[in-house]
Amino acid sequence: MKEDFAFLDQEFEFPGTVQNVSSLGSGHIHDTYLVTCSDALSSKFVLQKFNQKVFKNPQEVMSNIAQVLDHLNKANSDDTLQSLHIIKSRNGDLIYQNQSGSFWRVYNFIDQSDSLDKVTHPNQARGAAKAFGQFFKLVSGLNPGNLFTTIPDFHHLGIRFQQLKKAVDKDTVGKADHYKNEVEFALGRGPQVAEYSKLIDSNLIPTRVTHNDTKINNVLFKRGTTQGICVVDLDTIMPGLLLYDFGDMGRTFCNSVLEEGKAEDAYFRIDIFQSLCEGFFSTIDIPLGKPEVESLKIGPWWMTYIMGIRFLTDFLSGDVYYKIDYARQNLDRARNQFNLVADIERKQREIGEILDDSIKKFVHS
Ligand code: ADP
Ligand code: GN1
Ligand code: MG
Repeated sequence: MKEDFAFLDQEFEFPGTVQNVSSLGSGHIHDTYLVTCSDALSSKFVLQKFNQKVFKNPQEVMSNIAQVLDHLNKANSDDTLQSLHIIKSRNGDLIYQNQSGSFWRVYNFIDQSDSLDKVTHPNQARGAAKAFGQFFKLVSGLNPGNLFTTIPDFHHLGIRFQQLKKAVDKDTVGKADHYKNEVEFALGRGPQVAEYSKLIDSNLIPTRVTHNDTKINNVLFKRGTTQGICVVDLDTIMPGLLLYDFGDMGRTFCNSVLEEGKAEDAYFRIDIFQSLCEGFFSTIDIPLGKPEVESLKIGPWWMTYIMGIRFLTDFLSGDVYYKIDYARQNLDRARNQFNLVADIERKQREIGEILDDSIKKFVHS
């Protein structure tokens, strides 16, 4: 849909007037734009049309983000990360709602930065993981109980498994029979789901403030370098487990192809995982107990499997959640994740060993 951006000058106080609005990035959830203004510096901002189908309560999301950014911008005294700010509307709101009910928000644009959809060198994994580690350490100063849970059970394996089962049973768009292999692959992992879900119920692993969407394009690099300088996409910051953040880095950094890439070519790159671990554990700098360390080992499996079943559920439900560019894109994404899951299963022992070695080197428990 072609958007009319005439409201921007009226509702937000930009330097000069809005000169140009163009699409930005490849996120799956919001509509993201780069806004360029007419002042001498051609000041830039990020505008997002907020996805209300995914986040039912925009005010709670914005309240979490404001709290986290406020804390980060105070705690990040040595300026290791660049600051992200919400640009409030002229009315002083964190997010602006127009007459037809859509929500729009604005951030400062992190200039001179690169956004990657795929890691092509181990140093990128190290740099990105360092930035997520720094971010994680800084937000660990916040009480998770003070944040809203913006998507309940977001990474709950058992609940996501049940959602897939329901989608298969309902078969809204009549596709389930055609994709028996994918459904069998997913539902055949019921025993692992049951075993790993016990972790959540065990209370042995601390609930922390987690980002919950640490994919590679949610960290920005200093332009032309491998240094991670800003963590973005803060909508899912809420109480969670560290394994989610560690696991989603593994899922997205170590995939040999893009999430949209050919499924048969998807495998888990161990050299990238090694660099990820070195980067992350060199900066998080918080003590981790044994059960938590053990849980991290299954993080890459957990997050890759969960994304596979979420994509498959969406495909079987008629593509109601993720943005797609063509009809079977969610199926292709699911197949890609399942091939990666199978490879992670083959490499699980090695993953555990690399993690143990890095923790020994960097983390004093
Ligand atoms: P989505 O939830 O749809 O993934 P994101 O908040 O991740 O939306 O934004 C999409 C992309 O836009 C990011 O992956 C990143 O490339 C780019 N982006 C987002 N915020 C900024 C920013 N403040 N400065 C520069 N680029 C940004
Ligand atoms: C979505 O917003 P984006 O594109 O960074 C999704 C994540 C998935 C990811 C898969 C709120 O992340 O959970 O892991 O796609 N975000 C939400 O690429 O569902
Ligand atoms: Mg994103």
